[in-house]
Amino acid sequence: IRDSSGGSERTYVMVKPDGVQRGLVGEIISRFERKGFVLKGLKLWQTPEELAQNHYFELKEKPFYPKLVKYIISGPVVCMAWEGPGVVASARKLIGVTNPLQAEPGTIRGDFGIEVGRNVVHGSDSPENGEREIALWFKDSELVEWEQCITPWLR
Ligand code: FUP
Repeated sequence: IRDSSGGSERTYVMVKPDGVQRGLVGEIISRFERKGFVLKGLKLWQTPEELAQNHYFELKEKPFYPKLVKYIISGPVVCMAWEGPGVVASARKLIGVTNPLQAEPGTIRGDFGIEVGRNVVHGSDSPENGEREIALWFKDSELVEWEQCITPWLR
């Protein structure tokens, strides 16, 4: 089931292999939870090469592309779909700019990284890419519709 919340935005966030192996998964999930966004999908797995290539297809001609794909498939990643108003831009703010050395303290990359090629986390750069990437990384059956399963005692 795709988004049924009528207008609310979704983004794809991923803890990259370095973030997983450094034990930063909980810390990163926590930042999005505390901000108030809603988790719609979550899984840990090792990425097939073709999916990593597809995810980064816009960067195919860049000199760092082969290394980037190799890095993404080098170990398990944690895939997340987050939903909420303005979640795409807000997630990018929480994550920080691409180069961790330039990322502000208080952002995930600013707090936890020093290398552009090991920048801990990914976040979609537009609502269109949010939808494209969620469709790429998740099956419909892996995404939760909270409206249909929330229990009365949580309201
Ligand atoms: P971002 O949207 O911040 O993830 O950045 P880009 O889409 O521009 O780049 C995707 C990934 O490519 C980055 F997360 C890290 C990697 N990259 C490099 O390894 N070297 C570069 O010079 C630029 C990006």
